[in-house]
Amino acid sequence: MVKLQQCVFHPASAFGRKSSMPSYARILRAGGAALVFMLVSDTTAAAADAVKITAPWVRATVPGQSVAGAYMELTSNVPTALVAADSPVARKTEPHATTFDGGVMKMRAVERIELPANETVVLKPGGYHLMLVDIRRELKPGDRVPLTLIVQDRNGVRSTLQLDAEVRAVAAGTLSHPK
Ligand SMILES: [Cu+2]
Repeated sequence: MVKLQQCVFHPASAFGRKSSMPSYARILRAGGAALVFMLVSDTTAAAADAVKITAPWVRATVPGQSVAGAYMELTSNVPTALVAADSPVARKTEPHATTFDGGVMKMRAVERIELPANETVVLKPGGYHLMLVDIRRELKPGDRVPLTLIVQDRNGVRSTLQLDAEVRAVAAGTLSHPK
């Protein structure tokens, strides 16, 4: 493929057969673009396949509430980290950690949530979670919330995982009693 691309952009090719060159170059470029896309998808698929996501859900909101937590279980068969997330229902979606300071629950944004190989990492109320910030509409029980997760392997290769999380109503009180 590299050879083909060199052919397309090589000055000698352009001088050789001027009249037939444009369409020939287009075909080669199209072929080149397709191969590049294939390689990118293969890499993405391989890394994304390493991560399994189960039991995703999002806490229901009440009118006026601007944030909600998204929870799930993640298991990767290679060392990976959850580094970013996105959802169309919120302005931004951040990986968060929960800490307890003198009995007061505090959340903070974290750059990454490590996913050690073959270990199930549970995002749950009172622990790590994804925070949907500035929610654009009320999230009612039974709604589906699309989520995009970006994971990064040890080589820095990022891949994208798409999922749908069901909205569930859970009493806020459970937040202060982490298991
Ligand atoms: Cu949070």
